[in-house]
Amino acid sequence: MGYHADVHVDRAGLHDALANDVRRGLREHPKSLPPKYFYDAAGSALFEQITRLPEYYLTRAEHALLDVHARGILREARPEEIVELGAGSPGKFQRLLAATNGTPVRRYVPVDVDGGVLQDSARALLRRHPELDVHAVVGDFERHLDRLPSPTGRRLIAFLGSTIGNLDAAGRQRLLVELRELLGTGDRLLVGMDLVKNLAALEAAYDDAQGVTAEFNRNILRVVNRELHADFTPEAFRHVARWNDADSRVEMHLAADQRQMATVKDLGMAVAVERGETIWTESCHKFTRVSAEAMLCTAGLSLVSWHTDGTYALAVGAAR
Ligand code: SAH
Ligand code: AVI
Repeated sequence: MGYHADVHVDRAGLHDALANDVRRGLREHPKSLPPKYFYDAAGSALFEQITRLPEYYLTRAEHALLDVHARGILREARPEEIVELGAGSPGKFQRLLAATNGTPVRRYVPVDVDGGVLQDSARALLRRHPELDVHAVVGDFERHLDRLPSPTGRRLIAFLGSTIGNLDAAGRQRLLVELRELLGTGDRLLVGMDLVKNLAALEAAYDDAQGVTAEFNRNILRVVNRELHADFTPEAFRHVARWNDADSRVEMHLAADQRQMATVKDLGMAVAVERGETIWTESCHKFTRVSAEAMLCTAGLSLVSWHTDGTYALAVGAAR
């Protein structure tokens, strides 16, 4: 009972990983930065704001699906512990907890790169559920899944919020194969994913009228500035969100309207961003039932159940 945290990305670790990714990403054509670096305290707070925007339907759709289907999913899965990847705030886990019937969930293992958000979440959770054992893992789900604590019973691994869509196809496969290896007999994987839909709804969700998503996008440069002593001017970049039909994804970019020179001091690197050039910061892949099932199948997972409102879907998988 209570709170315990294993920290696998401390400041030094974050600095080194960010340094490697920035060195590589800003030398590429097009320039790119991995979206996991959006999430410092300010980025997580901006994401929370995004989830409440009228245009950003994803969180509301997922909550509604959980409200309707979590009970059935948990009745079938009967987990004694829930591992949640990219957990962020505890709202979705609380929905799962509220739906448990029969087997009680004793342990919650949230995994997130943002240790602050995990600590705040655990505090809120334990106030309401002091009987719970919260074992947080402050780490990167693409690098640290081998460090998850050993299971204490049947497991449900939840990967909600359509965060799976932020990985490219190779990254999704790597992660799903690793998750399949973690799933024992009877364990389940619950994945939330956004579905392909009309262009206007998709682009509005990633380019809201209040400009919150634009600020979230620019925050990645604030993280790079602070952590690597760089001097990008985030305000001089325009937020771009566009649908890429061939790859079934909304792409977020930061576009320079003027030529800009920046220095990344910790890397001894000068970066020229030409007028009109973009830095690609995020891809948000959208799925269909067919593409989702194929993705699970290729990773050695079977689709146990599929719950959708036509906008968003919850897929329950198991190791084949
Ligand atoms: N699951 C929540 C939060 C989604 S936002 C929801 O559905 O609302 C994405 C979350 O994943 C953030 O909290 C971010 O810090 C975390 N995250 C992104 N990339 C990550 C990575 N590679 N490893 C661990 N956490 C990551
Ligand atoms: C966390 N992730 C699923 C969000 C998404 O929709 O891809 C991140 C986000 N980016 C812009 N708005 C929200």
